[in-house]
Amino acid sequence: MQFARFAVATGLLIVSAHAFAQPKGFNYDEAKVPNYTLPDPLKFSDGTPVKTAKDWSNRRRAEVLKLFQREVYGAVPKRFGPLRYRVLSIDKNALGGKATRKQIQIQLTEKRYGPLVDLLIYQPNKVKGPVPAFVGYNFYGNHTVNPDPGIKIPDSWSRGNKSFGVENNRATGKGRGKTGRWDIDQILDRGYALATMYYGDVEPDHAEGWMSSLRAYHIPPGRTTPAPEQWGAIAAWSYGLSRAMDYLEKDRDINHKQVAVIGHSRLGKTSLWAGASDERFAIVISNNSGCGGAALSRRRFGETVKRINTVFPHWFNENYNKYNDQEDSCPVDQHMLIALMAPRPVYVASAEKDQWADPNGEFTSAKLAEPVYALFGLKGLGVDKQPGLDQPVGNHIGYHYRTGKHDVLPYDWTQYLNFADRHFGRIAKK
Ligand code: GTR
Repeated sequence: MQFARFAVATGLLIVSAHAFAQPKGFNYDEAKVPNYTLPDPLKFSDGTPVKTAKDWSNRRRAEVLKLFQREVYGAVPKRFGPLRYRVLSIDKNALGGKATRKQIQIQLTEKRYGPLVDLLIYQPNKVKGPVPAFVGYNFYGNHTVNPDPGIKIPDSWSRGNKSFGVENNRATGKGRGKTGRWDIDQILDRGYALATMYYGDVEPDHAEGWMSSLRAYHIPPGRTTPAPEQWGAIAAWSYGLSRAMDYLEKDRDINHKQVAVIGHSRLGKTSLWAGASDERFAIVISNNSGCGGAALSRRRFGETVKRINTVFPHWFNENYNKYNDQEDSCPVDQHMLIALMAPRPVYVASAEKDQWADPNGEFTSAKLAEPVYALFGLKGLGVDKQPGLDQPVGNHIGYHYRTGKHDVLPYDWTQYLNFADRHFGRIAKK
């Protein structure tokens, strides 16, 4: 598929240099996006066409998934041993009686003492379950998502944030409720549960983090580091989301057929890879995921493959380094990742002041996943051009381009809830 840089025009990428702070020395100019040719999701590896939904589901999907496993993220393994978890606490009168708060400790391997991840769940009291749910990681610890004093403070590695009272690499009570990214009131009012975990419980987010994560248990004989095609941190975090899903399947208050996986930024890359790897997630949501997430790498707009592999060498597998400055030789691009969600609904969101994540590249990826949805008779975005600011679009593929910065705002949650309502049959579909 030949794709000229002007093929999907935005009409909106008039970006003033002072509107946002972005790393220097990278391209933020649409006119400098090179021409590129994308791999075609609708061609088998032998070059023959993928013609039907069956062709996709029975053969092509597996080919594409394997390519992403081998060349980009590493495979998310099937679970190690049976699910083991411990109920740490249940409070039926949380958030002033509005919610039931559960805290569940999930064992990630067969080993009892770690690694462990704490899943925090709020479910609405005003509706009878089982309720639909959102599941996703937070960046700074479960206790940062709400001032609720009952939330356990993580004792794992902390990524540190002075204003959150993080000292000596340990989270403290000062971080309670400090992140506004989780619009828990709105989620509960709309009849959904929220299940969230701290990603640092699963793997510390730095180059040596794998040594204290479950990745350390899977080093092949004769090696001291993960093998080139083996999982990076994003795949390890994705594994954690699948274990949360294992638990949600057992929780009678949750409708496990209606669980949307959501993530922001690096954790949006993670929600995408979790959604691609585990088809139990009924909706997949990427908030400002950018490079290595929803954005097309070949556009080289904002963050590049080389930059991400250099600054975050642990996120992807070792093989992905082959594509530093060599995006065109990668057998996949990120539109094929979006396509891996089909026929499940997927939502991609961008923000105006987040040009680093290449909003137009995120939109274009979503757009180019449409032919796969069409095989299933499903409508994708329903528009050809990137919509203007704050104009959500889409059917089975949702998209919006929000005013403001790289973040998750109540506006984003409203769109995700509307999208979930439509696809979970809670209101008439568009
Ligand atoms: C940036 C990185 C992005 C994005 C972001 C985040 O530094 O370049 O890819 O993931 O971090 O996760 O906040």
